[in-house]
Amino acid sequence: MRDEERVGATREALSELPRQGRFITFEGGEGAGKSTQISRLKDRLNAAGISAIVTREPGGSPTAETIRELLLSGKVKPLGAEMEAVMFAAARADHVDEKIRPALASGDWVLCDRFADSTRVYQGEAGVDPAFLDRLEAVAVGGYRPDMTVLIDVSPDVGLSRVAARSGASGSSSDPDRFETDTKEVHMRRRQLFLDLAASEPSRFAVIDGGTSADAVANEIWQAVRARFPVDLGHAGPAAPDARRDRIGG
Ligand code: T5A
Repeated sequence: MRDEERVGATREALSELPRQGRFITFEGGEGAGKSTQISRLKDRLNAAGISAIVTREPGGSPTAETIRELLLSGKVKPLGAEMEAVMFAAARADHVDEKIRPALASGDWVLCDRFADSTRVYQGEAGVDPAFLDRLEAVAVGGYRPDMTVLIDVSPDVGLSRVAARSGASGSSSDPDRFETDTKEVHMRRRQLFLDLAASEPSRFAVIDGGTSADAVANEIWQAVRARFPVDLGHAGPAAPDARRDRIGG
């Protein structure tokens, strides 16, 4: 057995450990509203009596946050997309080991801003061989898959204008990160790749139109989560909007 297969096998075994909580990832292009919606979902879960943690990729653990700085600064861009994929995978492996798996084992739900689908889309779009990405994923996280993935779909025009408005409003002079500066065509291809992934795994993905108001998007996501986890959330299916609002306070 090769080293990578041995490590992958170990991680595969770890992925069989019991999960008490649910693992929900959020995906989408820049400025889709993932952070905004993760925060809202956490509030709704807490109101329903469920403990949830929020985390993100790249990052989420001290070592992975260090790798994040390198990746988003563009300092490692000269290494090429394949080696960037390796670094995203290394950060993910640490993040799963140090934060995600322990949280799920203790019963917390984990709401994660981006996960392995982002590598498939961003590094895949940049030309990295899908078979190589499969092997990397096996080494990094074994069979560790989200229970549900919320894809917030917005046009690149909308997403990037939100990111620009946010920078302007905060008065920050922060430059766009390494991936925000790509051309509109690249952003459009990523959007299509996310939609293709969702179509290939409809039981895991919920595709949500992110072009409406933050309140409307939050309601759509809550309905999708309730439909996906009816037992955890104590009902047999999605409730009518008015009844839902009464029970969960908005
Ligand atoms: N990456 C990541 C890879 O290439 N490979 C990988 O494997 C991984 C994991 C991460 C970058 O790394 C790449 C992808 C990324 O380019 P990041 O800084 O974490 O970088 O970037 P994003 O995940 O894209 O985060 P953003 O903050 O840019 O986008 P969000 O979280 O989707 O958007 P959010 O919620 O911060 O909202 C943006 C703005 O829009 C407003 C918000 O108030 C905010 O100002 N907004 C809305 N406005 C109107 N209507 C709505 N419905 C709104 N929702 C939010």
